[in-house]
Amino acid sequence: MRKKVILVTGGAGEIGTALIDELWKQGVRNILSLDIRPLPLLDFKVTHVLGDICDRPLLERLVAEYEFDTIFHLAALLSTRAEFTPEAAHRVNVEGTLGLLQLASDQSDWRGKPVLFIFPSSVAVYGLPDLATKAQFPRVREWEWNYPRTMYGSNKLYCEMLGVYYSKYYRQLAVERPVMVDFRAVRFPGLISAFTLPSGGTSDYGPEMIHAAAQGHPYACFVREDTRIPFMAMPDAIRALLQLAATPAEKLSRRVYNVTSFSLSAGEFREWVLRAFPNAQVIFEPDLRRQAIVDSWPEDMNDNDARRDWGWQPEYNLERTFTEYLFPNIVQRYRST
Ligand code: AKB
Repeated sequence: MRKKVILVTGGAGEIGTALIDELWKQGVRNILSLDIRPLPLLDFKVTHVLGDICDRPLLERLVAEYEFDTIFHLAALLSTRAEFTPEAAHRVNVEGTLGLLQLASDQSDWRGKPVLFIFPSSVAVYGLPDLATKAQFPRVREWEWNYPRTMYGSNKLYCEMLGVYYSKYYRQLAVERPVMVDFRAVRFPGLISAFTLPSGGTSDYGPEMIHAAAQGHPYACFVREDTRIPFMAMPDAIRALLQLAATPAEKLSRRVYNVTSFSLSAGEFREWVLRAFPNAQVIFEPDLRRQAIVDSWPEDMNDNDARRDWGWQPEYNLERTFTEYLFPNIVQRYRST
Protein backbone atom coordinates (compact mmCIF):
# COMPACT_ATOMS: atom_id res chain seq x y z
CA MET A 1 0.00 0.00 0.00
CA ARG A 2 1.40 3.40 -0.96
CA LYS A 3 1.60 5.99 1.78
CA LYS A 4 -0.66 9.02 1.27
CA VAL A 5 1.36 12.23 1.52
CA ILE A 6 1.37 15.93 0.75
CA LEU A 7 4.33 16.64 -1.53
CA VAL A 8 6.10 19.99 -1.07
CA THR A 9 8.70 20.70 -3.75
CA GLY A 10 11.14 23.46 -2.85
CA GLY A 11 10.58 22.44 0.78
CA ALA A 12 13.85 24.05 1.86
CA GLY A 13 13.07 27.39 0.20
CA GLU A 14 11.51 30.49 1.75
CA ILE A 15 7.88 29.63 1.07
CA GLY A 16 8.55 25.92 1.58
CA THR A 17 9.94 26.20 5.10
CA ALA A 18 7.13 28.57 6.13
CA LEU A 19 4.51 26.26 4.63
CA ILE A 20 5.91 23.10 6.24
CA ASP A 21 6.15 24.96 9.55
CA GLU A 22 2.49 25.94 9.36
CA LEU A 23 1.29 22.52 8.23
CA TRP A 24 3.23 20.95 11.09
CA LYS A 25 1.67 23.40 13.58
CA GLN A 26 -1.75 22.42 12.25
CA GLY A 27 -0.97 18.79 13.05
CA VAL A 28 -0.28 17.62 9.50
CA ARG A 29 2.40 14.93 9.64
CA ASN A 30 2.22 13.18 6.28
CA ILE A 31 4.48 15.69 4.52
CA LEU A 32 7.08 14.69 1.95
CA SER A 33 9.51 17.47 1.19
CA LEU A 34 11.69 17.50 -1.92
CA ASP A 35 14.55 19.92 -2.54
CA ILE A 36 18.11 19.97 -3.79
CA ARG A 37 19.05 21.53 -0.43
CA PRO A 38 18.72 19.97 3.03
CA LEU A 39 15.71 21.01 5.08
CA PRO A 40 16.58 23.71 7.64
CA LEU A 41 13.74 22.81 10.04
CA LEU A 42 15.81 20.64 12.32
CA ASP A 43 13.20 20.18 15.08
CA PHE A 44 10.82 18.47 12.73
CA LYS A 45 10.69 14.91 11.55
CA VAL A 46 9.44 15.69 8.08
CA THR A 47 10.48 13.14 5.47
CA HIS A 48 12.83 15.05 3.22
CA VAL A 49 14.18 13.81 -0.08
CA LEU A 50 17.32 15.46 -1.42
CA GLY A 51 16.85 15.65 -5.16
CA ASP A 52 16.03 17.54 -8.29
CA ILE A 53 12.44 17.91 -9.52
CA CYS A 54 13.76 17.30 -13.04
CA ASP A 55 15.08 13.86 -12.06
CA ARG A 56 12.35 11.67 -13.62
CA PRO A 57 13.70 8.34 -12.26
CA LEU A 58 13.63 9.88 -8.77
CA LEU A 59 10.01 10.98 -9.25
CA GLU A 60 9.14 7.46 -10.45
CA ARG A 61 10.71 5.98 -7.33
CA LEU A 62 8.66 8.37 -5.18
CA VAL A 63 5.48 7.45 -7.01
CA ALA A 64 6.17 3.77 -6.36
CA GLU A 65 6.29 4.48 -2.64
CA TYR A 66 3.82 7.34 -2.13
CA GLU A 67 0.37 8.45 -3.15
CA PHE A 68 0.25 12.21 -3.59
CA ASP A 69 -2.98 13.68 -2.37
CA THR A 70 -1.86 17.28 -2.73
CA ILE A 71 1.21 18.80 -4.34
CA PHE A 72 2.52 22.23 -3.36
CA HIS A 73 4.93 22.83 -6.20
CA LEU A 74 7.13 25.64 -4.89
CA ALA A 75 10.54 24.88 -6.42
CA ALA A 76 11.69 27.59 -8.84
CA LEU A 77 14.59 29.80 -9.85
CA LEU A 78 13.54 33.40 -9.20
CA SER A 79 13.64 36.37 -11.55
CA THR A 80 17.15 37.79 -11.09
CA ARG A 81 18.82 34.39 -10.82
CA ALA A 82 16.96 33.17 -13.91
CA GLU A 83 18.35 36.03 -16.02
CA PHE A 84 21.89 34.76 -15.41
CA THR A 85 21.05 31.18 -16.41
CA PRO A 86 17.89 31.40 -18.53
CA GLU A 87 18.06 27.89 -19.98
CA ALA A 88 18.66 26.33 -16.57
CA ALA A 89 15.73 28.36 -15.25
CA HIS A 90 13.55 27.10 -18.06
CA ARG A 91 14.57 23.55 -17.27
CA VAL A 92 13.68 23.85 -13.57
CA ASN A 93 10.71 26.19 -13.86
CA VAL A 94 9.02 24.74 -16.93
CA GLU A 95 10.27 21.21 -17.48
CA GLY A 96 10.19 20.55 -13.72
CA THR A 97 6.58 21.73 -13.56
CA LEU A 98 5.61 19.75 -16.63
CA GLY A 99 7.03 16.55 -15.12
CA LEU A 100 5.12 17.10 -11.89
CA LEU A 101 1.88 17.88 -13.72
CA GLN A 102 2.27 14.66 -15.62
CA LEU A 103 2.96 12.75 -12.44
CA ALA A 104 -0.09 14.36 -10.80
CA SER A 105 -2.14 13.50 -13.83
CA ASP A 106 -1.14 9.83 -13.77
CA GLN A 107 -1.86 9.67 -10.07
CA SER A 108 -5.25 11.35 -10.48
CA ASP A 109 -6.22 8.73 -13.02
CA TRP A 110 -4.86 5.84 -10.99
CA ARG A 111 -6.68 7.03 -7.83
CA GLY A 112 -9.88 7.89 -9.66
CA LYS A 113 -9.88 11.34 -8.06
CA PRO A 114 -7.98 14.56 -8.77
CA VAL A 115 -4.65 15.34 -7.17
CA LEU A 116 -4.75 18.91 -5.86
CA PHE A 117 -1.87 20.85 -7.46
CA ILE A 118 -1.12 24.21 -5.81
CA PHE A 119 1.24 26.52 -7.66
CA PRO A 120 2.66 29.89 -6.57
CA SER A 121 2.83 32.20 -9.54
CA SER A 122 4.02 35.79 -9.41
CA VAL A 123 3.57 39.47 -10.13
CA ALA A 124 6.43 38.80 -12.60
CA VAL A 125 3.90 37.47 -15.15
CA TYR A 126 2.98 41.11 -15.78
CA GLY A 127 5.01 43.32 -18.04
CA LEU A 128 4.16 46.99 -18.43
CA PRO A 129 6.13 48.58 -21.25
CA ASP A 130 7.10 51.87 -19.54
CA LEU A 131 6.56 53.97 -16.43
CA ALA A 132 3.78 56.06 -18.02
CA THR A 133 1.77 52.89 -18.67
CA LYS A 134 2.58 51.62 -15.18
CA ALA A 135 1.13 54.85 -13.75
CA GLN A 136 -1.91 54.60 -16.02
CA PHE A 137 -2.72 50.97 -15.02
CA PRO A 138 -1.85 50.81 -11.32
CA ARG A 139 -4.04 47.85 -10.31
CA VAL A 140 -4.02 45.06 -12.86
CA ARG A 141 -6.55 42.27 -13.34
CA GLU A 142 -5.42 38.68 -13.97
CA TRP A 143 -5.79 38.85 -17.74
CA GLU A 144 -4.22 42.28 -18.28
CA TRP A 145 -0.64 43.04 -19.31
CA ASN A 146 0.48 39.41 -19.47
CA TYR A 147 3.68 40.34 -21.30
CA PRO A 148 6.53 39.34 -18.96
CA ARG A 149 10.02 40.61 -19.71
CA THR A 150 11.89 37.97 -17.71
CA MET A 151 12.52 34.26 -18.19
CA TYR A 152 11.01 33.63 -14.74
CA GLY A 153 7.85 35.64 -15.51
CA SER A 154 7.46 33.86 -18.84
CA ASN A 155 7.97 30.49 -17.14
CA LYS A 156 5.35 31.25 -14.50
CA LEU A 157 2.81 32.46 -17.05
CA TYR A 158 3.32 29.41 -19.26
CA CYS A 159 3.15 27.03 -16.28
CA GLU A 160 -0.17 28.57 -15.27
CA MET A 161 -1.38 27.75 -18.77
CA LEU A 162 0.01 24.22 -18.56
CA GLY A 163 -1.80 23.78 -15.25
CA VAL A 164 -5.08 24.88 -16.78
CA TYR A 165 -4.45 22.55 -19.72
CA TYR A 166 -3.78 19.57 -17.43
CA SER A 167 -6.90 20.27 -15.42
CA LYS A 168 -9.27 20.85 -18.33
CA TYR A 169 -8.02 19.56 -21.67
CA TYR A 170 -5.37 16.88 -21.05
CA ARG A 171 -5.79 14.00 -23.52
CA GLN A 172 -8.93 15.69 -24.84
CA LEU A 173 -9.02 13.49 -27.94
CA ALA A 174 -8.59 10.17 -26.10
CA VAL A 175 -11.53 7.77 -26.19
CA GLU A 176 -11.52 7.53 -22.42
CA ARG A 177 -10.76 10.85 -20.75
CA PRO A 178 -8.49 10.48 -17.72
CA VAL A 179 -9.32 11.98 -14.32
CA MET A 180 -7.80 15.46 -14.38
CA VAL A 181 -5.52 17.25 -11.95
CA ASP A 182 -7.12 19.99 -9.82
CA PHE A 183 -4.67 22.82 -10.58
CA ARG A 184 -4.91 26.11 -8.64
CA ALA A 185 -2.49 29.03 -8.66
CA VAL A 186 -1.98 32.30 -6.80
CA ARG A 187 0.02 35.17 -8.21
CA PHE A 188 2.06 36.51 -5.31
CA PRO A 189 3.53 40.00 -4.96
CA GLY A 190 7.00 40.35 -3.37
CA LEU A 191 7.03 38.28 -0.17
CA ILE A 192 8.69 39.36 3.07
CA SER A 193 9.62 36.94 5.81
CA ALA A 194 10.93 37.84 9.24
CA PHE A 195 12.77 34.53 9.51
CA THR A 196 14.37 33.91 6.13
CA LEU A 197 15.97 35.96 3.37
CA PRO A 198 15.05 35.45 -0.26
CA SER A 199 17.74 34.78 -2.82
CA GLY A 200 17.73 35.41 -6.53
CA GLY A 201 14.57 37.52 -6.69
CA THR A 202 14.15 41.11 -7.89
CA SER A 203 11.72 42.15 -5.16
CA ASP A 204 14.45 41.17 -2.67
CA TYR A 205 15.40 44.80 -1.94
CA GLY A 206 12.48 45.06 0.53
CA PRO A 207 13.39 42.11 2.76
CA GLU A 208 17.13 42.75 2.31
CA MET A 209 16.74 46.34 3.55
CA ILE A 210 15.02 45.39 6.78
CA HIS A 211 17.22 42.37 7.55
CA ALA A 212 20.35 44.50 6.96
CA ALA A 213 19.05 47.24 9.27
CA ALA A 214 18.26 44.73 12.01
CA GLN A 215 21.85 43.47 11.89
CA GLY A 216 23.31 46.99 11.84
CA HIS A 217 24.62 46.54 8.29
CA PRO A 218 24.50 49.38 5.72
CA TYR A 219 22.33 48.65 2.68
CA ALA A 220 22.51 49.94 -0.89
CA CYS A 221 19.05 49.51 -2.40
CA PHE A 222 19.23 48.43 -6.06
CA VAL A 223 16.10 50.30 -7.17
CA ARG A 224 15.09 53.99 -7.18
CA GLU A 225 13.29 55.47 -4.19
CA ASP A 226 10.05 55.96 -6.14
CA THR A 227 9.83 52.31 -7.26
CA ARG A 228 6.47 50.94 -6.19
CA ILE A 229 5.33 47.31 -6.28
CA PRO A 230 3.02 45.17 -4.13
CA PHE A 231 4.24 43.12 -1.15
CA MET A 232 2.87 40.62 1.34
CA ALA A 233 3.96 39.22 4.70
CA MET A 234 4.90 35.53 4.57
CA PRO A 235 2.16 34.33 6.99
CA ASP A 236 -0.45 35.77 4.62
CA ALA A 237 1.17 34.03 1.66
CA ILE A 238 0.95 30.70 3.49
CA ARG A 239 -2.66 31.39 4.43
CA ALA A 240 -3.45 32.16 0.78
CA LEU A 241 -2.00 28.81 -0.35
CA LEU A 242 -3.83 26.83 2.33
CA GLN A 243 -7.09 28.72 1.91
CA LEU A 244 -7.10 28.24 -1.84
CA ALA A 245 -6.30 24.55 -1.36
CA ALA A 246 -9.21 24.15 1.07
CA THR A 247 -11.85 25.87 -1.08
CA PRO A 248 -14.46 23.58 -2.66
CA ALA A 249 -13.91 23.43 -6.42
CA GLU A 250 -17.41 24.70 -7.23
CA LYS A 251 -16.64 28.04 -5.59
CA LEU A 252 -13.72 28.77 -7.91
CA SER A 253 -14.46 30.77 -11.03
CA ARG A 254 -10.82 30.77 -12.15
CA ARG A 255 -7.74 28.61 -11.72
CA VAL A 256 -5.29 31.50 -11.37
CA TYR A 257 -5.89 34.28 -8.82
CA ASN A 258 -4.11 37.50 -7.93
CA VAL A 259 -3.55 37.90 -4.19
CA THR A 260 -1.92 40.89 -2.58
CA SER A 261 -1.69 42.92 0.59
CA PHE A 262 -0.15 46.41 0.31
CA SER A 263 1.92 48.47 -2.10
CA LEU A 264 4.68 50.83 -1.15
CA SER A 265 7.66 52.54 -2.71
CA ALA A 266 11.25 51.68 -1.87
CA GLY A 267 11.53 55.13 -0.23
CA GLU A 268 8.49 54.38 1.97
CA PHE A 269 10.02 51.01 2.79
CA ARG A 270 13.09 52.85 4.05
CA GLU A 271 10.92 55.18 6.19
CA TRP A 272 9.28 52.17 7.86
CA VAL A 273 12.67 50.57 8.46
CA LEU A 274 13.92 53.82 10.05
CA ARG A 275 11.01 53.83 12.51
CA ALA A 276 12.30 50.65 14.13
CA PHE A 277 15.99 51.11 13.39
CA PRO A 278 16.65 54.90 13.45
CA ASN A 279 20.36 54.38 12.80
CA ALA A 280 19.82 52.26 9.71
CA GLN A 281 22.02 53.27 6.80
CA VAL A 282 20.07 52.84 3.56
CA ILE A 283 21.15 54.48 0.33
CA PHE A 284 19.71 54.14 -3.18
CA GLU A 285 22.08 52.91 -5.88
CA PRO A 286 19.84 51.70 -8.70
CA ASP A 287 21.08 48.84 -10.84
CA LEU A 288 19.52 49.86 -14.15
CA ARG A 289 18.96 46.31 -15.35
CA ARG A 290 17.22 45.07 -12.22
CA GLN A 291 15.38 48.41 -12.06
CA ALA A 292 13.95 47.80 -15.54
CA ILE A 293 12.52 44.47 -14.38
CA VAL A 294 10.80 45.98 -11.33
CA ASP A 295 9.58 48.93 -13.42
CA SER A 296 7.73 46.46 -15.64
CA TRP A 297 5.79 45.05 -12.66
CA PRO A 298 2.54 46.76 -11.69
CA GLU A 299 2.14 48.97 -8.64
CA ASP A 300 -0.70 46.82 -7.37
CA MET A 301 -2.74 43.75 -8.30
CA ASN A 302 -6.51 43.55 -8.27
CA ASP A 303 -7.41 40.54 -6.13
CA ASN A 304 -11.19 41.03 -6.12
CA ASP A 305 -11.85 37.57 -7.57
CA ALA A 306 -9.92 35.81 -4.79
CA ARG A 307 -11.79 37.91 -2.22
CA ARG A 308 -15.15 37.08 -3.76
CA ASP A 309 -14.63 33.37 -4.56
CA TRP A 310 -12.74 32.10 -1.54
CA GLY A 311 -12.88 34.93 0.98
CA TRP A 312 -9.26 35.94 0.57
CA GLN A 313 -8.23 38.81 2.81
CA PRO A 314 -4.73 39.54 4.10
CA GLU A 315 -4.42 39.65 7.89
CA TYR A 316 -1.31 41.83 7.73
CA ASN A 317 -1.79 45.25 6.19
CA LEU A 318 1.19 47.60 5.83
CA GLU A 319 1.16 48.76 9.45
CA ARG A 320 0.66 45.31 11.01
CA THR A 321 3.28 43.77 8.72
CA PHE A 322 5.96 46.10 10.03
CA THR A 323 4.88 46.63 13.63
CA GLU A 324 3.45 43.22 14.59
CA TYR A 325 5.21 40.77 12.30
CA LEU A 326 8.53 42.06 10.94
CA PHE A 327 9.98 44.27 13.66
CA PRO A 328 9.45 42.07 16.73
CA ASN A 329 10.43 38.83 14.99
CA ILE A 330 13.47 40.24 13.22
CA VAL A 331 14.79 41.89 16.37
CA GLN A 332 14.34 38.59 18.20
CA ARG A 333 15.94 36.62 15.39
CA TYR A 334 19.17 38.63 15.32
CA ARG A 335 19.28 39.02 19.09
CA SER A 336 19.46 35.26 19.44
CA THR A 337 22.20 34.74 16.83
C1 AKB B 1 11.17 37.60 -7.57
O1 AKB B 1 11.54 38.74 -7.27
O2 AKB B 1 11.59 36.98 -8.54
C2 AKB B 1 10.09 36.97 -6.73
C3 AKB B 1 8.75 37.24 -7.31
C4 AKB B 1 8.24 38.63 -7.34
O3 AKB B 1 8.09 36.33 -7.73
N1 AKB B 1 10.15 37.46 -5.40
